Amino acid sequence: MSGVELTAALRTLRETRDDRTIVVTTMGAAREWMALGPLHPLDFVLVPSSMGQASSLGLGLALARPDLRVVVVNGDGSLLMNLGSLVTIAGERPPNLLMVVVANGVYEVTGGQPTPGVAAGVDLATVASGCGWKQVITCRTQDQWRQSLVAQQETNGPRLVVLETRANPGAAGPRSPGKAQLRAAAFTDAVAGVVAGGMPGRA
Ligand SMILES: Cc1ncc(C[n+]2csc(CCOP(=O)(O)OP(=O)(O)O)c2C)c(N)n1
Repeated sequence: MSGVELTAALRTLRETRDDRTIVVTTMGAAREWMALGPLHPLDFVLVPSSMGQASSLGLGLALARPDLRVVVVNGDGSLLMNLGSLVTIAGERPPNLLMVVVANGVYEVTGGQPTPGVAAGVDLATVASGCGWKQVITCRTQDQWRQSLVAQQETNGPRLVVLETRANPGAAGPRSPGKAQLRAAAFTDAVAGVVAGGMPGRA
């Protein structure tokens, strides 16, 4: 079976993120992110969600706090639902935004139906490049993934990582870790509480 193991990839992200990094997760990635342990105050688990909006949420956060890094871990089906956000993000060019697309080829959390992208032969990396993204990489191994995270810390984005993962169609959907309204308020407070600083570690 080819592709990166999602849990291992997310564990690497947990190990490499710092206290000036916001991490937004959604869909299967949110489930696995929560399973890895307690959340960081700068984590926002977008569950329940309006499908597709994680990329737009990440853009807003990145623009509002250019001194913090923002990582969005999105689903491929979700990105397909909000493809226009690729154009908006490319237009705004937030240097502090990393969007990771969990490219498992399925709607995993609703039972593993193939995304329309699979049948259409869509390559999301090519789509993003065509929308004007300059930093686009496809990761098929843990090593490539780890290197892309290092690169994200050292170079300006926006950066899109298509993370090819093995689907887990039998897995349940993510459960909300609490009332969304309260979590959103706590997250907003946590972001506001991070002292303003310079651009994090940019070349
Ligand atoms: C407009 C709309 N259509 C369908 C759904 C049902 N739905 C919820 S999650 C989901 C699949 C998400 O797939 P993906 O983003 O690829 O993430 P994965 O489950 O693979 O992690 C679907 C189809 C929805 N929430 N909204």
